[in-house]
Order: sequence, then structure tokens, then C-alpha cells
Amino acid sequence: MAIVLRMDKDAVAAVLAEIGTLLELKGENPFKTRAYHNAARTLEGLTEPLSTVVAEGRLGEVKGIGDALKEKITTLVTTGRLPYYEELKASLPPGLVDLLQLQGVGPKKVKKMYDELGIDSMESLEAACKAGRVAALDGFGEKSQSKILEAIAFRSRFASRHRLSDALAASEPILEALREHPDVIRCSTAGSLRRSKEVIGDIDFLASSRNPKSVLAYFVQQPGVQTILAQGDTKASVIVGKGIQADLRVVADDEFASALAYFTGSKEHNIVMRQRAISRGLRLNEYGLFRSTVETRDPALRVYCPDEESIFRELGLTYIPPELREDQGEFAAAEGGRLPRLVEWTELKGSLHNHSDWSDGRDPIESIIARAEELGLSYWAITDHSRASFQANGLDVARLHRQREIIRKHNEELARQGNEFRLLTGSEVDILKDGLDFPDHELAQLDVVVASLHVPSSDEAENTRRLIRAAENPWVHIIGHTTGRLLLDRDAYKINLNAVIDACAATGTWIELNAAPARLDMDWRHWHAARDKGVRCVINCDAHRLDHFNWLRLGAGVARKGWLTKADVINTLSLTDLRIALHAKRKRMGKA
Ligand code: DGT
Ligand code: CA
Ligand code: CA
Ligand code: ZN
Repeated sequence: MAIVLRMDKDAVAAVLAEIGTLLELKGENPFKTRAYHNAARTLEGLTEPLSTVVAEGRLGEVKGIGDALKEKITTLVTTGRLPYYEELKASLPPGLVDLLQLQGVGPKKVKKMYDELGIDSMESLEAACKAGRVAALDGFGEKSQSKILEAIAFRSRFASRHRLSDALAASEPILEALREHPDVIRCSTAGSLRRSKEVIGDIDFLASSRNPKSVLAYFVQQPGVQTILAQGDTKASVIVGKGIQADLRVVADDEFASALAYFTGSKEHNIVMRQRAISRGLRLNEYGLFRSTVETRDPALRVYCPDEESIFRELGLTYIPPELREDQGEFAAAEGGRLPRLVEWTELKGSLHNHSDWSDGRDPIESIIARAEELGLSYWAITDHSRASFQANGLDVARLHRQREIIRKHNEELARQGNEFRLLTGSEVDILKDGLDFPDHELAQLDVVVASLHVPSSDEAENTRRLIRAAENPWVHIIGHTTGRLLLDRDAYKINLNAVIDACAATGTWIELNAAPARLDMDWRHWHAARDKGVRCVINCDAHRLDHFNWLRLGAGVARKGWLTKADVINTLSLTDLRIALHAKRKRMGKA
């Protein structure tokens, strides 16, 4: 039987997980709700296409999928719909599920607040908290009421902010489409997206054309556009991707360079640019650079600037890459011709912190090799979790040994084929309260050791002490996701970052720039200073599945924002030089 796939496994998994949640909100028995959540996870981990499994009638053989689930999954896959789910969803107020996004608010609490106080939305929850009615509920109290209010405030602070990766994913197809339009002369993204900010408010596009109307009409019809907010003669605003606003401005081509500089910002950078113009008897605005002592856009006064480079040159500066335009020292450097040549993502040769299906990664080592080769990388470290991360299926010593042996065999096979790509063995070893999760003699056997703090204390001094101790361990190469932040979700844990940076500088321990879109940790704001202290950076994917390999590019954008050059980034080294670098700390500490 050939079947038409109406829904892929991730979409089906999302529906099953939502059914589980809806059932929890209804107070269904935990066995039933858990069955849906488990099935969702099982599907996510499936290594062959779901359509094949369904078509060959093998769904019932998948662990944890009984008859009821089998029928529902088949319906979803073949029709793209499930009446049971739709009815279930309709039987509850739509705002109820939103409440689960609040930290510390689970289905039990939501159900109780709904049953007893009729709370069915963020608004009614906030009102009830402010009136003290939530505190009065059995099992809640003043403390959990004020926690809920804090969580609501936290969430609204981020409602109109988006992760860079989501903004890039939404903007790239639109930019491609604009490039192809015959009426578009030049186009670019601008704003915080072009500056590679880790979190952005809205997407800014700029295009030049003699026919702005046709370009704007084309823009608002792009497949990614969900809503048109406004459409004028030179500007349109739409909603794209995961609810992100995007603006397109269309200008005449001789205004393109100044408009691009202006709308790229940042505001702080623009203010200095404008002052530099004024101090030279010029005026700089979004329409151009003008020989004038008053505000103008008179074409007769225009200083010919076909590109951004020429604007900077007129103002006595070398070209400042967009990532550096934050008024954080770029002017002094550009004046003296001392701007660094920033690292390019194509210079990266691999990633030194990644997971496989031995711990909580999705893919087997064979697929990881194939993907890395396909991308033309030189090396890829497998650093699965250590045993303390039991929820992530962390490896104990016996499994670590077995994995090391298997990787060694893969490398032998690669060598036999004359292939120069190599896997590196490793571990993302947990930093525990009193040391690392593996003894030194185990770490000593590994090519790459990343040490990460996954369960921090609430005490800053304690966390700082633990990280410094990890840096002082001769076998640890890299401190992983240094602050533990999750962008728009969880703040960094308490830590004296300067003290950790100093310890890394003193011991020759590298700091990771974790390129996962939610992390981008350590933050770009600290890299310039860390680099000056002698700390080197490793841009790591922390990949848990094959599509995470693309994060190298995201990480490089943020590294550029931290002023880093090729020489500052360890994983631009060739495999031979990397091996030497991996030995350097151990050698220095008299261990190798
Ligand atoms: P976002 O969208 O909040 O992540 O940040 P941006 O930087 O993209 O800001 P946005 O979209 O409000 O404006 C884009 C650029 O336009 C901004 O980086 C600088 C420029 N700009 C906007 N408003 C002003 C302003 O009032 N003064 C100056 N000097 N520049 C401005
Ligand atoms: Ca913007
Ligand atoms: Ca904007
Ligand atoms: Zn980790």
C-alpha cells in the first residue's frame, strides 16, 4: 500500500504531546496522559520515515504504541487530521494551554485554578493573582501567587522578541525572493538581524528600485507572510515565521547606501556617525551624506557614496562590519585602521561538543560521520553526557570505553578509505558539587573534554568555585555553555564570570561559544575582553541532531560580534594543529 504523507513524524508527535497535555488539563489518569507523551517522544526518535512504518503495517511493533494510539497515528499520517484531537481541543478554553508556558505552572495547577476560579487565560490569571484570589486556593499560598505574577511579567517582557535563528529562518527565503525580482536593484537585511544580535525585535529589509510599488506588492504576497499589517508607497509591514514583524523599505538606488547604514544601526552607532559627519561640516541621514551645515536631502548637495564603504571613508573610517556597529570601540579601531579581520563561518573545520544517540542526541554515529563529510568538515567530536546526567542517558565508564572503541574503529575505517575526516572521542562531563563526574584517568583517555555545569547552585560563589576548579583540571579542554542561559526562557545562573574567565586564561582552558540558538553562550559582550586576556574560543554546535550542524554559521555570526578573528577560534585549526592544541594544556600542566 502506497500512502500519501499528510503529516510528518514531528508534526504527529506534536499533536500527540498536545493531546497528553489536554488530557492532563482534564484531570485524566496519569497512565493515559503519559502514554501520549511517551508515544510523542518515541516518534521523534524514529530513525525511518513514519510513512514507511505505517504503510508496512509495522506501527504496532513500535514500543509503547498500542491499538488506540496506532489508529490515531494512522489517521493523522494519512488524513492530516484527527477528530478526537479536535473535539478534545474544543472542549477546553483555548487560553488554558497558554498558561502552561509559565514557569512553575503545571496542568494540575491550571486545572485547579480553572475549576475553582474560572481562570482560563493569561489576563484572568493576572487579575486573580492581583486580587489575591489565587493565594487563597488550597495548596497555593502567597509565595506561589507572587511567583506566578513574576512569571507573567517575565513572559510579557519577551512577547515581542525573537531568537536570531527564527528571524533568520523567516527572512532568508524572503531575501532570496527579493533578489530575484526584476524591479529590485539591490537588497539586504538591516537592523539587529544584520548585526547578528542574539535576540531581535523585528526584521528589517531594505531594497532599491525604480518601482517601489511593484516590489512592495510582491513582498506582501510572499508565501512566508501570514498577515499584512501595512502597505504604503515606500514601506510595508507584515508578520512572518513564528509571529515576527518584518518591515520592507524601498528607496532610490542612490539612497541605498545611506539607508542601509541608517537602518542597520545600532541607534548608538548611528549617533556617533552623525556627529562625525557634523564635525566635518557634513550631514548624514537615511537619504545620504550631504555637504551642508543644516538638515537636508537636497540631491545637489549629495556626496557621492555608492556603498557603505564610501560613507565610512568620507568620515575617516575603514569599513566597519555590521556585527561591530554597537558603539563598543569600533570607531577608535576603525580610525586607526586596527579593526580585526573577523572569523568567517566557512573557516570552521568542525565542532568539539556534540551528542549522539548514545546519550540524548537523536542520531547514530554513522549518520553523524556522513553528515560531517557531506559538509566537508575535517573533524567532529562526540562528547556525550556523563553518568550524572541520567535524564539525558549519560554514559557510565563502561559505555564510555565501548564508545571510544567504536569511534576508534570508525576512524580506522576512514583511514583505510583514504578519507581524512576524523571523529574525536570525548565527553561532556558534568561539573558536580565536588569535582567532575569522571576521574582524571578516564578523562585522560579522551581526545576532547568539555566540562559543563548542568545543575547549578543558587549560590554565586559556589558556582564560580566549581567552574574554576573545572578549568584548573589539567584534562579539561573546554568550559561548556558557561552561564547556562536559555534566551527568552531562563536567565543565566549566578556566577562571577570575570573570575571564571581569569581562571581559563591562567590555565589555558578554552571557553565555548555554544551555537545552539537558545544559548549563544558565552555572550558576545564578554568575548572582546576575554580574548584580550588570552582566552581562546571554540564555536560548538552542541548538536543533538543532524540539522544542528548548521549552527556553526549562527555561532560564527555571534563570534564576529565578539570581535573574534580566525586566530582566536580553536576550531578553525586543521586536524593536525588541533591535536597539538589539545595536548598543549596537558603538557603545560606536566601531564603529557
Ligand atoms: P530590534 O528590531 O529592536 O531588534 O533592533 P533594531 O536595531 O533592528 O531597531 P529597529 O528595527 O527599531 O530600527 C532599525 C534601525 O533603524 C536601528 O538599528 C537604527 C535605526 N533607527 C531607528 N530609529 C532610530 C532613531 O530614532 N535614531 C537613530 N539614530 N536611528 C534609528
Ligand atoms: Ca529591527
Ligand atoms: Ca524595524
Ligand atoms: Zn550541556
